[in-house]
Amino acid sequence: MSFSGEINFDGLIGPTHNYAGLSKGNLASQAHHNHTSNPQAAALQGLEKMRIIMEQGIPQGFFLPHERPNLQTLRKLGFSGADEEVIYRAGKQSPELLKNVYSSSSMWAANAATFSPSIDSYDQQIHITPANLNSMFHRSIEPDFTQIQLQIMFGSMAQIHDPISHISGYGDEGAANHLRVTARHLDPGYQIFVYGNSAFDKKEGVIARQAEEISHAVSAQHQLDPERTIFLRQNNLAIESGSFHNDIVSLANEQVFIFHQEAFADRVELDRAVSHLRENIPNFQPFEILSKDISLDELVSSYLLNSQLITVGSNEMMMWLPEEVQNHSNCMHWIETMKDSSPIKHFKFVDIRQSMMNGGGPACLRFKTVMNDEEFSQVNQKFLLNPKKLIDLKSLVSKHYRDNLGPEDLMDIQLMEESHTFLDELTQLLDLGSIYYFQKT
Ligand code: SUG
Repeated sequence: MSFSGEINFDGLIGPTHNYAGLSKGNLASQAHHNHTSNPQAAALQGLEKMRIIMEQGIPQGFFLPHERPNLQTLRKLGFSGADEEVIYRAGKQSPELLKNVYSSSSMWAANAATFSPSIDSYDQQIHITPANLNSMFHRSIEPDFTQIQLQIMFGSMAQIHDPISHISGYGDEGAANHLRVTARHLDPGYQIFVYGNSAFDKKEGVIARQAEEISHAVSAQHQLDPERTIFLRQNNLAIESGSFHNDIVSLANEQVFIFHQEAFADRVELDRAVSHLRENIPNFQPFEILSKDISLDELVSSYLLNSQLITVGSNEMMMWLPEEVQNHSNCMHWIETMKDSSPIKHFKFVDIRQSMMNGGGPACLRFKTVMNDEEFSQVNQKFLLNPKKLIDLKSLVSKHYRDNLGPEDLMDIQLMEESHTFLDELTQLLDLGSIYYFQKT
């Protein structure tokens, strides 16, 4: 397949991947709290998913894992001394804090940033805003290093903005709450920003991570045409049912837009948006999943729509779903009906169980970008995968990663050392120099 404009950057899963139960409202994270993880299997599963997409002819890139434990955060919180002492003291005083700074949550690259292609912006430049991820502490420590990586990846060919500062605690969750619909990737598109609530209207018990005001700020910063920008509110019921990000209940690729009947709060707004898209996008194809066919609860527990939908040929699409979907007969029935009624002709399953157990499906693991040939030629090749690099990354993971990690292991100083050794060898492999804090001190 010739280059269609789509490139995905997946988060390389880090050596400290664990189940710390950190995300309230994320049912899988809560259900697997304190389970033993397998970081090695997790990273290999993630790399395998990257291979699968690459083999479809779509260029595949990656983000490096963030430095964990995040000692800088602990030092800012007053823990001092040698690295070992900092870990020991933090773990003694607050095991919960230690879990937060050990999380490998940067693997879910859909939350890294919001991306707008140059074709959609007034200044004809690519715009990227790293997400502030302010709703959850373990994620709020990601934006700094994400921004650094984006700068090394894209250099001056893209406008890399600062994260939008949070308003009364509310955050920005990046591409997980953002959709783009267009006839073809490189045609002008319509961008849909999906928010949980106004930052000034907190609802007791509802963890609406994305603030309306922040979605508006990102769209303005990206110089988008208001005529081609749509804002939709998530249904509180969907959030309460475990759709903490909108990408669990809706999905878009080129002219296809799939959503659950109960995904959005306001039916009138949704209908207006759909007819606007129908009038303006050639061959626009919306698909609504009705609650009577697949309930919100089943959609969330299957992760059917947290799949990676890619274009593989002229007007043909392929959907990569988490293999857990196969346990849900209603979802399997929906797949059969889609084969007849939509451009999605191929449905494939991928094993990313380690990520799924923390609430991250195929769509969460990737940051989708769209760029033209000239822009693509300027992407830093060091962040792009090829068959040789894939083998090297797999063997580095197999060499350094543990195959089991329980909650008590976070106090093991050896884990920090292993993590540093891996990250150091990774930067050598990719010829990136010293980019981590521990390499500079
Ligand atoms: O932010 N899980 C992530 C999952 C992110 C999924 N991303 C998208 N839907 N795009 C989150 O809730 C769990 C970490 C833990 O509990 O150890 C976690 O952070």
